[in-house]
Amino acid sequence: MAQAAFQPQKPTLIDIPVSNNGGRCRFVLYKKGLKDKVDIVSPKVYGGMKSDEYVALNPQGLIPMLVLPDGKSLWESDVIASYLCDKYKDEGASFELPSPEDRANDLLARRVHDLYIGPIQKAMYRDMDINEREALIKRLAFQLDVLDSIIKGPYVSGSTMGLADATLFPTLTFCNFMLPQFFGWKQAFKGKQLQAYWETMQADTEGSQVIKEIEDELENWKASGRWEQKGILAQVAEEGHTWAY
Ligand SMILES: N[C@@H](CCC(=O)N[C@@H](CS)C(=O)NCC(=O)O)C(=O)O
Repeated sequence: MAQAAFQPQKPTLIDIPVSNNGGRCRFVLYKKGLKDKVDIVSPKVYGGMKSDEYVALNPQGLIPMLVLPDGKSLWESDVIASYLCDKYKDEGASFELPSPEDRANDLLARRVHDLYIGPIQKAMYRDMDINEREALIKRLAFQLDVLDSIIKGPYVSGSTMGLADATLFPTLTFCNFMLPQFFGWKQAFKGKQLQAYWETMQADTEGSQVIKEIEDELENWKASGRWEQKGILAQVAEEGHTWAY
């Protein structure tokens, strides 16, 4: 008998704990206290994120995705996080910023993350030719400096938490775990504002929850020998290349 398609009764976030883009949406859910209203399940319910059923709902075949009980789906973590803020406006943290300038700064940080950092984060942990990896790690170092110049402190746009705050720290969790450990950086965040923002999010209850979800899975990646198996450690050990900034 064919298995029935997954049909959620509640809005459901399709995600896995290691996902940094998913972490942005989970943070919004936790901050808004939406545990009883929005479920979180693995893409396994669809047979994985590359299955026909999944791709019919998100043509990119990526997580996160939000599926609504009427069968509609939303994808792109920024779209999902914005929708959750709009839909559950009056619950928990609002992520609303007080001025047009703050809102523009918040959007700028999200754009930098999604356009310039999201597409190159794979240099830290995926299969890749040594020259491409070296170029992307250099570009990542540059983009972290760009973020440092955008962050006002203690949050991205000043004293109020916006969606950029939900966006950046899950990806910084990857950087903090991988750049010093596998690429020889003295510290992941040399920019003062970036480091201060990272510390702010580590001290946040829901922030530390999301960081732990991601780090626990990254520890599993490490224990399974991911960086050795992908030849990353061997590439970094080769003479004549620059990895640390
Ligand atoms: N811009 C997308 C990026 C989504 C994305 O790349 N998701 C990763 C996990 S964080 C993924 O699904 N990777 C699986 C793959 O590349 O096949 C978003 O913000 O939602």
